[in-house]
Amino acid sequence: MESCIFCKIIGGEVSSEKITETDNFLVFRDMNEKAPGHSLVVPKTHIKSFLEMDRELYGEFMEVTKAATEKIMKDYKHESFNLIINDGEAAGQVVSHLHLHIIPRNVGDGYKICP
Ligand code: DGP
Repeated sequence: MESCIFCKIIGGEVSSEKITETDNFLVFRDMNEKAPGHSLVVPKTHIKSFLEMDRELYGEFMEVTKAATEKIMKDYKHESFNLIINDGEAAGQVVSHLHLHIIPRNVGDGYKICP
């Protein structure tokens, strides 16, 4: 989709800091990171919701999320992490292209995860 910022990142029109990628997913750092290494796992095909993803991609989605999380935890040396999908406006989704947040966490960081 032409106006989608994540499609532009996937297409190379907008730069991002890549963590890793597979045939169907790109993982890059969030520009408004909650902690160093906060990243987004994004399907290369434009879909808005987790519920629109082809079931053949679920395995690859979890594999790339695990690989990226392991790399972030090793490189940035955090204690813990949250994996979050904000799916839909009421859930806080701002960019209408499915993405899973990998958010590093540390005791006392004060970051409040909803709800
Ligand atoms: P959400 O509220 O779940 O839709 O979060 C969207 C996230 O996307 C937000 O944390 C900021 C991030 N983001 C938005 N635009 C860009 C961009 O152009 N580059 C990068 N790296 N991240 C972006």
